[in-house]
Amino acid sequence: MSALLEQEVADYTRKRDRLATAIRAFADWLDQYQGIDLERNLRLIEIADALQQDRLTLAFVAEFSRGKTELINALFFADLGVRLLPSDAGRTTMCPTEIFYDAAETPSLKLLPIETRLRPESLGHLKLTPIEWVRMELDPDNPQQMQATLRKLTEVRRVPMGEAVALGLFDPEDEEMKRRVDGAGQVEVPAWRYGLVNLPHPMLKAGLAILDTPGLNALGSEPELTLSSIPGAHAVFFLLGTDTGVTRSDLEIWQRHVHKHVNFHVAVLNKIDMLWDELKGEVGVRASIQRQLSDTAQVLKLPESQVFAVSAQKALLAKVKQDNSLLERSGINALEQLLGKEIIPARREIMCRGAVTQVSGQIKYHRADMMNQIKDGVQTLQQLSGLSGRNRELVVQMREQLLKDKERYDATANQFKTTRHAVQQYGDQLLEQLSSDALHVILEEARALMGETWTTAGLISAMREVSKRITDRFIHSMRLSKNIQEYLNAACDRFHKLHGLPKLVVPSLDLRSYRLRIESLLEETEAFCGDPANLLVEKRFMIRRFYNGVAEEAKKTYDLATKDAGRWLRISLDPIIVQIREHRQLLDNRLENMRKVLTNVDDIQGEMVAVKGRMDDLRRRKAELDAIVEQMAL
Ligand SMILES: Nc1nc2c(ncn2[C@@H]2O[C@H](COP(=O)(O)OP(=O)(O)O)[C@@H](O)[C@H]2O)c(=O)[nH]1
Ligand SMILES: [Mg+2]
Repeated sequence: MSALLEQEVADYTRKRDRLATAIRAFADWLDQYQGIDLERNLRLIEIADALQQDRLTLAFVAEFSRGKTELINALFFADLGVRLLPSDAGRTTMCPTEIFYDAAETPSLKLLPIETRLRPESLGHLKLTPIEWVRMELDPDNPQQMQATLRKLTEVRRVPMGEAVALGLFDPEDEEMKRRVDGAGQVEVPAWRYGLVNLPHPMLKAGLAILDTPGLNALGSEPELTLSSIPGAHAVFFLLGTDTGVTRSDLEIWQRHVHKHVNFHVAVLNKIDMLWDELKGEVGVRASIQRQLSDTAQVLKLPESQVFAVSAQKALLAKVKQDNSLLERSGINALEQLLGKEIIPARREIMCRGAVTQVSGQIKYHRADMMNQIKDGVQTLQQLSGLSGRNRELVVQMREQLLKDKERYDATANQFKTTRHAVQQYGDQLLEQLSSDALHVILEEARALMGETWTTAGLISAMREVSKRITDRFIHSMRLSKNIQEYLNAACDRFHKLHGLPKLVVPSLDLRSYRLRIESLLEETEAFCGDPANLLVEKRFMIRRFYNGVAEEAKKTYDLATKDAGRWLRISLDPIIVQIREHRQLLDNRLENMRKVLTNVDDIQGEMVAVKGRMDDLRRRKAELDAIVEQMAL
């Protein structure tokens, strides 16, 4: 890991932790002064936790043997002094592998046996089933031990051709594949389906997660990769080899699995050391690298600024041997700059700003509220100091005025009961729209629609139907949430205009990202069905697995949307209820003060001392809140 990356990651962690601490301090502040509100508090703690547990995922996607694994070694693990992940000639990672840090478990390598592909459960489901995985401990203090253990990722097995077909790893129509059958009718398949590496490395501890993929084969056969992991990664590195140029399968991966997604992606032209040629001289070498760069950018339809030329192998070597000129020549610095100066800061910005946006409304409100109360105290003091035994009459008048205010206020507060009732009704409808029961019905009906045949035509029309029904539900939900928001906004307006309460901002419920997610699932389905290879009869089980993958993704999306909607209902309604209650309390307190003054006109002095005491208290609380706001500034 380079100094630059180390610096950026440390910076990220520091800012993130400071913000999370400030949000927790705000939760404490609320608890202490605004009474215990579990829902509100949990929400704030969740925001702080999400910030600290956020993972920045980088996916490395390319055909076999382009040097993905070597590049991961060079970028992130060179400080261990060994080639951590297996990427020697003829021995490379065979299964998709996630590398991350999870403090809840001891460092380990977990492997999912390839036979699990015969089962209908999705990868997402199997990830939650520890018993299916083979687990090996990793010793973070012993790089050699880790390197040896991680070699498991390269394991292969020979199985009869029929079994390979059943596993979805062999296509008997494919001439190229047929050549790989040995005399005994067996073919080589990866021993493992998926790998999970939990490692306490600084970059990973700071929230970086890496997805290494083996090649086109795995991309086509694991729906989770194409439906969720790759499009969900924050940045995708697509690798090419200078030795092979851009082949047909490279292009297929680029077009189908990388370029069409909206996430950030770059192309990396690897193995430039193969162009290093003493006879050509430095200038000649540079020219031929430049030529390949331009060609690649053109073929991939990318600006040249998004194509990088590196030698992953020499970069790793240079870092281990601390050879600066070789490191320079390897081109890895430009990729590290990209990570450190663009990808990581962009993520940091999004995360921190998102968290700040979620809490700033509440903070603003409480600041305004503190200020209002302080102003109120100042007024009371002024009134009290203008009083003496003579103008008892004045106090009586003031009290009468206050009683009228209170009456008017109670009328508005009563009116709010109607709003609250309507909101609750709409809210129930909203949650019903997004319930997983409703989704379950849709998915089961689609399954029935596909019938027993499971043809691609059946799948696509069923999926279209599913998508339409789901989209309709989202549109309806969005309309409901708009209504709720308008009702609440009108109520807040009334309290603000008629009674001078600080204006509460009702947040809006944004379901758009979920809708987009469902739409992109449909697109993936169309692409899947448009692929002639999937029309084969033997591929039927693939269709089934694909549908299960889509159903699982849809369910995840629905669950998240429901959770968001439920929480949104609470965080929109609760603050208003609290505000109404607190203001009533304030009016009652004032009336009580007046009563005291009237019954004991002589003790105005004593009353003033009491008011001053309360104001000191308020000012202290406000100072605490200001300090928290200061901490949040990024
Ligand atoms: N010459 C050269 N070979 C490389 C470079 N990077 C990787 N390789 C070799 O290419 C092969 C495949 O590398 P690997 O990282 O396993 O590729 P992956 O399948 O994309 O993960 C291995 O034999 C590596 O040693 C490089 O920059 N230069
Ligand atoms: Mg690899």
